[in-house]
Amino acid sequence: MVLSPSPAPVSLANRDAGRNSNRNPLRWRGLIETYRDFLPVSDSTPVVTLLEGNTPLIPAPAIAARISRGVKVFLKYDGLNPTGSFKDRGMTMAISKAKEAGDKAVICASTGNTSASAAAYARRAGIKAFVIVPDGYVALGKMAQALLYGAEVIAIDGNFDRCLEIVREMSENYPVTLVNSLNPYRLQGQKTGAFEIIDDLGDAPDWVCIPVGNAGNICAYWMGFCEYQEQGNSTRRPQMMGFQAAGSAPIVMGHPIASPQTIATAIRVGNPASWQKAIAAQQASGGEIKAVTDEEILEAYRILAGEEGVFCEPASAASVAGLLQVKHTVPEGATVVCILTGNGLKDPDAAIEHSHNAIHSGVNSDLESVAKVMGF
Ligand code: AN7
Repeated sequence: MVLSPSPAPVSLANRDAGRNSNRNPLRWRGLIETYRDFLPVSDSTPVVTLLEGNTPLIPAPAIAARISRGVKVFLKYDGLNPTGSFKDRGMTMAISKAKEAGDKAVICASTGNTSASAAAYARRAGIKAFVIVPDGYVALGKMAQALLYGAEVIAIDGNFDRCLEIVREMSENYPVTLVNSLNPYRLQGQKTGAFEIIDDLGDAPDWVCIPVGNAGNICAYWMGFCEYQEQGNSTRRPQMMGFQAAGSAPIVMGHPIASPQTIATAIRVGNPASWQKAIAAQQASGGEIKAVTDEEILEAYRILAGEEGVFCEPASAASVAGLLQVKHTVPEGATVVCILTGNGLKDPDAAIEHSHNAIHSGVNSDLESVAKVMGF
């Protein structure tokens, strides 16, 4: 009889060695480590990371089918970042640099996502976070995050534009560092979204559709596409297609909007900080900045969840709403990437209010009643 050799006993020491060794060289180490050569960091920068970035580029066949003519559509699902939005890309940079500089407190104005992200990264760095938000216009999930991460949340009777004025002045007069996208490190981090798209597709897409609020992200993506091409990582640059909500579309209208309105509270901005820079990116790329109505946004929001299985927040759906609005102008066979900037769970109220689906409530608690509702 041949006995199979019993496995050698594994000592605890060996097991621990295995755990500590980096057995998976593909393990994601966050965007600063991954794209370090493209970012203004040095060996002495303390990297504050929640392993953000590396978000999926998901094919969107149902949206592509609405356009047809061989057009391919992908969703850059940045709602899968650690705090549920693209802001984490910028915040890992802004907070790492703030920590490097020895800053003790950061401040931001926010429609919600920046505050959640700033709060998380600041607390991880041991820095105090102050966030100024428009009272009553921040989605539930974002407020929940800022509070639990331990930020000082200050809700003011004014819109985002007023919040931004206050934090700008505050950071000029008090020892607090501004981490809105006026902080140049924010856009440096956010540009890595473009790198990831090129790394995934093998080259730049033809079009990038992106929601526009304070207009930082469209500039960051454009910078990323330009830099990656200059370094020989892509052969071309995409057309940047920016979309504002119709009730909050100062760039499209050509003047600031005093009382911006939209269901997409994340992009409820009347006087974007990066206005001119966004126009420059749009023009240099041969793209457009257009407005989408709340109805178009909500329709795209429902298509994304109901047909693609991808849950984003309303502001993010503006990118897909815009693509569908101008679908007849997409070149045949083009590759289009829509940036889904925030997770749908950020705004559960919007989902419940605007779903065309309803709960079968008040059903008796017996098998027969449940089966009847199920159509059996
Ligand atoms: C989901 O959180 O400005 O054009 O304070 O949360 O770079 O402003 C959020 C913006 C798009 C617009 N999608 O980006 C804030 C904030 C989502 C967002 C935008 C935001 P920008």
